[in-house]
Amino acid sequence: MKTILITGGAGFIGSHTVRLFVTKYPEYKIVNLDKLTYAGNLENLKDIENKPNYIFEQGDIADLKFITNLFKKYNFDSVIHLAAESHVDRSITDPLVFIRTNITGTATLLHVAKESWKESNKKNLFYHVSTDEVFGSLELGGDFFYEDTPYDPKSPYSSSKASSDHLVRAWNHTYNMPVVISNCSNNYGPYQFPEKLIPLFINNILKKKPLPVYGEGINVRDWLFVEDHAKAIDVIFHKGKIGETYNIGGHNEWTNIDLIKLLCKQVDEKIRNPEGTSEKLITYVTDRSGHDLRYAIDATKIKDELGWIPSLQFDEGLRKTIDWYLENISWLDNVTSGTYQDYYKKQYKQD
Ligand code: NAD
Ligand code: TDX
Repeated sequence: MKTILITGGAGFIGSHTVRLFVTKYPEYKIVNLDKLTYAGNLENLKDIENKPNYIFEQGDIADLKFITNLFKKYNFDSVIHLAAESHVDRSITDPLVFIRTNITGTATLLHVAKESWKESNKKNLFYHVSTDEVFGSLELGGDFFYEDTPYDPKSPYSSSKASSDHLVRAWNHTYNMPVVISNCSNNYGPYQFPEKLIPLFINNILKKKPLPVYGEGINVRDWLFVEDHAKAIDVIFHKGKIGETYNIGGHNEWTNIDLIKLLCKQVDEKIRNPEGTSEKLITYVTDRSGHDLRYAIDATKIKDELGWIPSLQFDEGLRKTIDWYLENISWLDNVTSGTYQDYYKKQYKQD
């Protein structure tokens, strides 16, 4: 039985990845390591928490002693590393926690994995999940991010992710660590914390609160349904070439304002609001400091080499996402009120 460490599995993308691996591969033992910060929520994994091949461990990836003991306890074959501080706005107000988790945390995992795998005769893999923001910002209507686009991160978040990518490559180059990296575009879907654009706006529409559009709303993002990202991680984990990088994206570019108008329309239809109701909530606010203009991924390599393509069209994915939030209002209320942390504090130690 292969034992795989998945970090950040109580977060948004991590929980979809854990669910996919636990259900699709009963022959793997999946250990989900998560610190349970504000973004980590074990409610995201309620449906699989009692599966025999699933184990949860609470801890901090930047805690060397804890990580060393964890590797001794489980003797991991591979690591899929998703744990991170992930919200750009938070990185602007509180950058140092991003440096600690995203840089020191990744270095700590690499260091301990290298020591643990020194004498290993098994096929190990350190898979690092990263973001397209490391490439910087594109012109409107211009070119795409390719795997060999030079790094040019602009925010404390993207700089910390870029640093972590460099560390992973350094461990590969210097110590021959078997690694693979993927850089994905903006994800959306169930269980996304309502600080990110789509769930925040769904929540605000439902609560009839203003929809804060940064600047003029002309920034462009390339959106991918989260389950498609988890499937790409599965494909790369099993078929990706050691030392390689794969871009993952939806070829699905939207200006923020067009996306927000579509979202308003779809939610209004769903909850039978008169046409145009939610658009009235749109409020233009001061732009994000250093706001990247456009992200857009060229995902040809993963398609040609590994056969992955997104399975969902955006219209369908967005409707599925809205349906999920409407059916899970209590999840939304729990995370916006912080109740989920009170609940799990009873079972697991919190900071
Ligand atoms: P998230 O914020 O929803 O989840 C992050 C998880 O990591 C949480 O469960 C949190 O508790 C945990 N965590 C944070 N600090 C930790 C620490 N020090 N030790 C252990 N666990 C810790 O993030 P997400 O949106 O699911 O993103 C997951 C990964 O994917 C990140 O590495 C992110 O950079 C990357 N990514 C995200 C997107 C996106 O659109 N959300 C796109 C591309 C790549
Ligand atoms: O209230 C808002 N108003 C607004 O106009 C928020 C929260 C966002 N925005 C804009 C900023 C961006 O142009 O919407 C766009 C999307 O914003 P976010 O959801 O914060 O995502 P982004 O900054 O693009 O970063 C995301 O994609 C890459 C994820 O948060 C990262 O974790 C991922 O790596």
